[in-house]
Amino acid sequence: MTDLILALDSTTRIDAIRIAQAAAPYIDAIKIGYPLVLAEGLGIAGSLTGLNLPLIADFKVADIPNTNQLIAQQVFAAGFSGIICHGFPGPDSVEACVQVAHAQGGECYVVAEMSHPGGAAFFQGGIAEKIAQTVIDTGADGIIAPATRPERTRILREIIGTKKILSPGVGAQGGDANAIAGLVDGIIVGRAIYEADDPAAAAAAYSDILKRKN
Ligand code: OMP
Repeated sequence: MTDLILALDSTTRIDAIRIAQAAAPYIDAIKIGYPLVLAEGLGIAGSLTGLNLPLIADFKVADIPNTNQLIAQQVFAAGFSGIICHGFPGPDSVEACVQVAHAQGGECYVVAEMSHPGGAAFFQGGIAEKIAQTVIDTGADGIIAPATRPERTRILREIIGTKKILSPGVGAQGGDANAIAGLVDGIIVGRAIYEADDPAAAAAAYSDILKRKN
């Protein structure tokens, strides 16, 4: 099964709630991050919990272990069920997020390689592979890997085995859901849904693609 995860990067509460409610029947989780939380506050999570969908906090946490722990505690206290952190600060920093997530019954995902063109500049050449190995070593739940480069995501799959891959870059960044669906556990779609004239129809169309692939 490949999940459809809505990246809810709208910057007003009213739009975020309208879009999340419209898309809810077709999606499996909602990811929110700096754009919405900086605009409307961390409490926006509490406004979305009524949809009964997993809520992933995308703060790409990248600090020393103690600060990561403090950030993760705030995230889970706000009602999130998952957190995304960066892997490059090292295994102890990742471990801090993993420990808080698991203590709360939640999940921790680690960015292994980013989906934008510049994501190839520093993550490639062995770094993404090392971060993927860190996911194994720390007991994290999975990685974020690019839908825009399925060939790279395939290499990272070999390292992480059955741990989860959530894959952004479908739609607005040019990634093709059909090309990546069979390889990953979830596709992350933002603008192609939340900027669509009909977000429900856009979400339904992605959901149909995933059903055909599953
Ligand atoms: P769209 O490009 O609008 O579909 O949004 C993609 C979402 O995934 C945004 O919230 C990005 O911040 C996020 N994302 C990436 O696009 N690329 C990455 O490498 C990692 C992420 C992420 O961690 O979610």
